[in-house]
Amino acid sequence: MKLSLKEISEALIKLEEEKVLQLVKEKIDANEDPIKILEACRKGMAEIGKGNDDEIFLTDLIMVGEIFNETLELLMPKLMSSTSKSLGKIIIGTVEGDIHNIGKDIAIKFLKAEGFEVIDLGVNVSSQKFVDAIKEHNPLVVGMSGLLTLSIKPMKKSVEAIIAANLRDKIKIIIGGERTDEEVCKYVGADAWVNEVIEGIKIIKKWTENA
Ligand code: B12
Repeated sequence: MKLSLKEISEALIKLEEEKVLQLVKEKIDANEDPIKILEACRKGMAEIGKGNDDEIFLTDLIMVGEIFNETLELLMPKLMSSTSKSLGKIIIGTVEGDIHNIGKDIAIKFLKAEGFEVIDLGVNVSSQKFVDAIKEHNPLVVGMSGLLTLSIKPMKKSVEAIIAANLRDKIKIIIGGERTDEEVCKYVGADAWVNEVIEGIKIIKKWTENA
């Protein structure tokens, strides 16, 4: 039976976990291009990202993130051997003193779905760890996540450490999380801020297209 990729996006939009995983497995077994399968999943995620109701939007994002993570696990072996080019490297971490990871992990899933190579530094990431990771991976973009008011200072400290290590000119910095806004962005010394992942993806894509 020939199944269309559209069915995967539609099942993802409806958050039908079992169906999505079953369809992805069938497509992999049928030797469908893994990039096309990923694109079908990404389309489903983007649809959910357009939601307006705050309550449903958050729950759906978390749920779709989990389903997407499972599809990524299935697709990763195929994607690794595919010849497609990565859009670039991005380092992401939740800043020192903060252990909230749900938003960061959703951002990572969306970035991977777009074709970025993401290096996840985890949570409670020190400024030195950001600096070391930039030296090691040479990314285009560094993303810092933080949900606490107390996370603003560590964000600033991390940017200052990046400046002190003479790495600031090589990268763009985006901060994310509910506590971020224009004022925080200026105080921290970042290039952009978001408290919604789809907007973040747009900004990062613009940066990397011009890199
Ligand atoms: C779940 C939760 C927890 C969980 C975290 C579980 C986990 N594994 O992450 C637990 C229970 C552990 C927790 C602990 C604490 N929490 Co808490 N927590 C929350 C809660 C309810 C939801 C956060 C969340 O996951 N939101 C959903 C995600 C999807 O949203 P998001 O993170 O904003 O991410 C989106 C965007 O911002 C963006 N994004 C995020 N990061 C990035 C990064 C990049 C690069 C990009 C592009 C985009 C991006 O993409 C996401 C999708 O759109 C919030 C309430 C709230 N209103 O935020 C409180 C909240 C953040 N917590 C709060 C507090 C106080 C705490 C504690 C200090 C409580 C305590 N006394 O122990 C501890 C802190 C521990 C620590 N050191 O970090 C406060 C913070 C208040 C403040 N102004 O500082 C809040 C606001 C609750 C409140 N109203 O009091 N918490």
